[in-house]
Amino acid sequence: MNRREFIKAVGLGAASFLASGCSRGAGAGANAGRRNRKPNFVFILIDDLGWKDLGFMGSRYYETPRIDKLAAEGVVFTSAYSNAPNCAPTRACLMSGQYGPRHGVYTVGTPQRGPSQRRKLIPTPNTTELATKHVTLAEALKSAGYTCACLGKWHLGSKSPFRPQDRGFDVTYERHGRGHFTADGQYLTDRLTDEAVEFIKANRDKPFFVYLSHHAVHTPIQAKPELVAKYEKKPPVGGHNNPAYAAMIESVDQSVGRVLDKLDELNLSDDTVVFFFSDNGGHANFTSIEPLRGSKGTLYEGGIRVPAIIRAPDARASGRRCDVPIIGLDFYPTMLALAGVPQPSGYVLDGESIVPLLTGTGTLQRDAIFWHFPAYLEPYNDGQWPWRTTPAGAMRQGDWKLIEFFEDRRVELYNLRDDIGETKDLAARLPEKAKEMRERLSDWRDKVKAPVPTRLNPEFNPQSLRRNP
Ligand SMILES: [Ca+2]
Repeated sequence: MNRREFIKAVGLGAASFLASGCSRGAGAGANAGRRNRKPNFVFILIDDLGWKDLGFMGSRYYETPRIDKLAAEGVVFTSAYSNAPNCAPTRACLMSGQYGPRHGVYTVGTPQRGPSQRRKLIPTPNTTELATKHVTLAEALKSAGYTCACLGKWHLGSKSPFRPQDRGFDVTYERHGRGHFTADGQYLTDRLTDEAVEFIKANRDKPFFVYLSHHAVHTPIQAKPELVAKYEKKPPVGGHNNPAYAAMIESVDQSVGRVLDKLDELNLSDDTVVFFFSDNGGHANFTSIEPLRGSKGTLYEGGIRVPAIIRAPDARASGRRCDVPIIGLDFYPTMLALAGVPQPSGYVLDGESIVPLLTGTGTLQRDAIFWHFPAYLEPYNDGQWPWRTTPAGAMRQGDWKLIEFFEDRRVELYNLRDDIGETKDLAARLPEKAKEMRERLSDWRDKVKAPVPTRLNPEFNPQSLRRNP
């Protein structure tokens, strides 16, 4: 009997299976006898939250006691990556479980950002909606009996049949207009949290999936005045110095606390797996991502390495740190594995279940993860001139990171164990390593049919890349 047959036969989720098969200390004992249902999933996605933007990740300015506590109760993934350096492609990968080239959502809006004369290449066309041929995570869970809520930012299409309510979500709440206050003046982070706790309460008796996708801490930087006032009195530390941004983070922390409190109140904490994640790196105009290089929009670590916590009942109170690289694509197969739900038939999932890392019982089979960003992003501050990023691809394999820039096919090679800040490009010193990784990245692109832009832009003018005096 294989695992799938086993689960079908006993009618239990993988979590039950794992709990019975592994010693999990006090948690497992306390949970004994409770596991006759599939686990609930609460996935909290923060927009643009940087790698160091939390107390437990090292900030001494931002105050995040509830998220720090979640980290202490769960597993912290210190080498967790978003699927892309900006919003829409990360979400398309999260929801589809597939790498960008399979759905074509590579960036936000047009790939032709910035002045045309500075763009050497014609970038790959971008898709802004997740096509219906992709089986969303919510669709997969819904077909297994889950009730699903999408609360907040979706970013994968606003018209039928691309809206969250068309893609497996039973309950949705969307922001109207732009900004962090609702029409009636409520702070959006609080409103989304209200929706989440109401949904959890209403669905307490059956398996549910809450995708709580905050618009915070994305621009515009807007926060509750009383919290801003608190941080205005606080001395900046470690490059963190923006009171309004800090206040946005504290509101996120309160949101996490309210959700966790509701799970406790309803006696659901032992039946619920909580995920905390960010969709890309921090915005360099509002926070410091040091020691990482780059920021939102780049394939350097600052653009794609993000905070990540998973609190699973079987791994609770561990506070363990795991530095095995994981990527947003992994959450889809991880939730299916925890729920004992088979992967959609005939459908490719590019991620890998990280349950072995969660339970501390094993590691992953894959040895590398990849990014493909065939688009331009304009700078948002002077230090990034003339580009935040040009079309590029990247891979991480063990301690190694390779970035390939498509304009000139140049590669940069870093050893992240010795050089997390990507300050020493080793491509020239270690040509064999660079060649091996470059070939591997190219093989991956062939496998997923990733288009590399090669057509020259007739409007390109190299002079435009020179700074005016
Ligand atoms: Ca984002």
